[in-house]
Amino acid sequence: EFESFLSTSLHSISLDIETLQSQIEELSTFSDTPAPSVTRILYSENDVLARRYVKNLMGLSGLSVREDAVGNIFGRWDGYEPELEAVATGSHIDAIPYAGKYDGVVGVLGAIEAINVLRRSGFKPKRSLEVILFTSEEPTRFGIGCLGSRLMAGSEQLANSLKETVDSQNMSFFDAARSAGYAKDNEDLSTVFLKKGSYSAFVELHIEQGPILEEEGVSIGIVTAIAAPASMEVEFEGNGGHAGAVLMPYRNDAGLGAAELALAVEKYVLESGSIDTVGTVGILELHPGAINSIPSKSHLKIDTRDIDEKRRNTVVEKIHQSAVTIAKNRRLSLTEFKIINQDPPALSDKSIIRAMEIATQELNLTHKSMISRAYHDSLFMARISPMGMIFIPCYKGYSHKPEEYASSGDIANGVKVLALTLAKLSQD
Ligand code: HGY
Ligand code: MN
Ligand code: MN
Ligand code: MN
Repeated sequence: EFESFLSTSLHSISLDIETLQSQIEELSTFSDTPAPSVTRILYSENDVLARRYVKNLMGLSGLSVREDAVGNIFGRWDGYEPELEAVATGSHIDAIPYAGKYDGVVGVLGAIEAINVLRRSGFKPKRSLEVILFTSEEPTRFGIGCLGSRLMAGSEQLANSLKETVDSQNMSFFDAARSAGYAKDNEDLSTVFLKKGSYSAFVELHIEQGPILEEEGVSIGIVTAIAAPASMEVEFEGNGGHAGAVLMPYRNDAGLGAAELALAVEKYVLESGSIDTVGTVGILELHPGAINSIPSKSHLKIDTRDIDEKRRNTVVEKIHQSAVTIAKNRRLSLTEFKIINQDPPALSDKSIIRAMEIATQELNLTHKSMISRAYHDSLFMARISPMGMIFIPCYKGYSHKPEEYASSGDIANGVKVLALTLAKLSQD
């Protein structure tokens, strides 16, 4: 079935890249910030409009659509052995402030077009194929990344903590979810949990968000592992006071405590012994935030990652110790040191890697194995299903900024590899 499909389809893979491009453009208009940036925050009006747009495309592709309690959306094409575990693919459409239009979107709209390609070629899947739009891969609104896929992977800890979680406007997670039409009945999110083995395979198509494929002129990245992300939230408090009247020896400046900790993060990742260790302080808020008032409070969010979990955990430990030492030395109180997430890396499944390699060879595309330094919903799907990721090049590796760009040729290559990989996996 698959070989015959391969031989026939290779000449006639009818991929409608123009329509896919126009869908990417259309989806990018559902944004809180002006083009070319895209800002699309979980459960916001634009997020709801974007979800409706994607559900409509799923329907037009003949997929039967269902949504779970937090808004993970599933579009299913029943195979001729529907009792077998399905093969799933998908990604996210939420976007951090002032992001680009391809991160996540290529793996959702591209997956729907991969289904269209298979349908047009007359392919009949044995295992059902399912396209998943994951709720909130970005940590923007409620501070935790991969909220939807973490719950699908069965995180009791997250299901419980969401009962007390509020956003920066003090709106609770459940009120926000209900405003978007989700979490209607009760606050029991265990209905989102999926059993291990629910899918026979999960594959995500995504832009590389790094410069390697473009620099080396390689068409397809086959991801072998996803780096281990961790994030922390820290708060210092001091007495504040008048910027003119309080002499230096009498100050305990919470802003300087935060600054010193940010430099400590940089120091620890640089001295980790590997270029693969990274650390970022992307959020640093000072209170009251007036030029002539000594910061009495500072609030930082720290993101650190590594492909080696032990090395990453050593950095987390050193950051914690530094926060305690800085507070002591500067007579500040460390009012909060919270580890938001400290996730292990994930390895891709060998048979899925094999299927991707066959697909790229059949399509005469160059490919290379690589790790993903960004995290993805695949990191959590790997906990309940064999996982694989397909990368396509993006302009100068730019991502999480409006200059993010992937060419229609590269997107088309990614969708074709995804279509052939899904076809192969659905026959297993
Ligand atoms: O931050 C990440 O790695 C992902 O792009 N949200
Ligand atoms: Mn992202
Ligand atoms: Mn992404
Ligand atoms: Mn805080």
